Amino acid sequence: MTPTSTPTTTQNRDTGTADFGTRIGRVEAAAYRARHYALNMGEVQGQGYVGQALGSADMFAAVYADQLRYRPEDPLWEDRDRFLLSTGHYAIGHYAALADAGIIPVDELDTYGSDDSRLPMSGMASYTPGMEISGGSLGHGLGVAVGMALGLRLKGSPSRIFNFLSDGELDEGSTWEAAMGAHHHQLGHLTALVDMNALQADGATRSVLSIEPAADKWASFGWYTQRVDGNDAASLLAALDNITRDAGITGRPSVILCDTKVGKGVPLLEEREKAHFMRIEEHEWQICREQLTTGHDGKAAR
Ligand SMILES: Cc1ncc(C[n+]2csc(CCOP(=O)(O)OP(=O)(O)O)c2C)c(N)n1
Ligand SMILES: [Mg+2]
Repeated sequence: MTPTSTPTTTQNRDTGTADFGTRIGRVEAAAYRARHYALNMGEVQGQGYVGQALGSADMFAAVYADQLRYRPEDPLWEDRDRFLLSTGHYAIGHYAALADAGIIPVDELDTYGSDDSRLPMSGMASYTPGMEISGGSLGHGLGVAVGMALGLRLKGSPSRIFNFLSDGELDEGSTWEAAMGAHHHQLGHLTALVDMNALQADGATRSVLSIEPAADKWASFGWYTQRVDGNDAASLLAALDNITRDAGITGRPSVILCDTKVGKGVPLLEEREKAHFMRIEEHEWQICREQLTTGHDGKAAR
């Protein structure tokens, strides 16, 4: 059975006061629910970007369940923090997080990718509450985030801007132009999270275009740079706390390079070779759900 969340109308996170262990538990629970949502969405279509959603669920959860200020009942609340999905095909992972956050109804996830759905396979700002930008053409999200961060600062807004990118988007010159701009304008309220899943549509990232040493590159562009295990809630939260503590002092934009595993939590999918766009047989969905649940329960028991 798919676990469900109880979205609250509270939008100001108690990150500054809550016990670190409590925060980790909250993020892990949100990621677990989101992984179930992603499997359910994938099953509607029989295929999709399920591996990415499973791999990045902890990243989305760390931001949505711990950092972001938002009002579920008012997605356009002026003072909300902005979460910009640059990698349009990760919409499935974003929808899972939006549903868990109470911004879209969990039941609506069943319409994922269908005609007339508000949840198309690639993120569309005009369709989906909480989707701040449209995706599809990779490498543009960070540029939009920089413009938005500048605009919000000019307006005196208290909002932070989070930008989600894939490692494939580090192949794009536009990403690095935006990175230079963010440093030039000292956008300390901008945080980029990059899913370093080592995968692209054409195969392994290292075989498509070598982007290492990625951390050195971001640091040389003037960013406050950290690299963490992106499937570990504690590491993600520690990195986000470092940013909260230091960004105000340094004034620099921040990036967290998150090493993740495609299909994380479902061994059957973690081992798939053709992982960018997965075709999953009808009988395999239930196996996936069971593996996810067993892994989660086993971890909880330890
Ligand atoms: C500008 C642009 N170039 C090419 C594509 C085609 N494309 C779609 S997904 C993809 C792979 C990009 O790498 P990444 O986002 O890391 O892939 P994943 O980890 O999801 O496999 C490519 C090249 C695109 N959508 N936009
Ligand atoms: Mg990738």
